[in-house]
Amino acid sequence: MSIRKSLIAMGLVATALTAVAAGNGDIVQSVKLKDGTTMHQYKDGKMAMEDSLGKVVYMKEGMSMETVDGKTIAMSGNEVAKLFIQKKSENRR
Ligand SMILES: [Cu+2]
Repeated sequence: MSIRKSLIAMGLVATALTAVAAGNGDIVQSVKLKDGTTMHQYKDGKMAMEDSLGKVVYMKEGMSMETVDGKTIAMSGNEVAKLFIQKKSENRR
């Protein structure tokens, strides 16, 4: 492997580690919804959402959401700030 190639490989590894350190581990599950958005649920049970373009979506607590497989989930919390900060740090590459 050339020096240049191994430097690129190291860079990729560092990027992957940064994404984990940014708090991605706080998300316990991500569920696709019928309207094309994705709901992320955090360890503490609270949720945040993003649309298909990765933009953070605001939703009032208690609103009901329908998953692609037809289940209904009630929105718990509205962690827009948390998801926004997390996405921002993921994009800083
Ligand atoms: Cu929601």
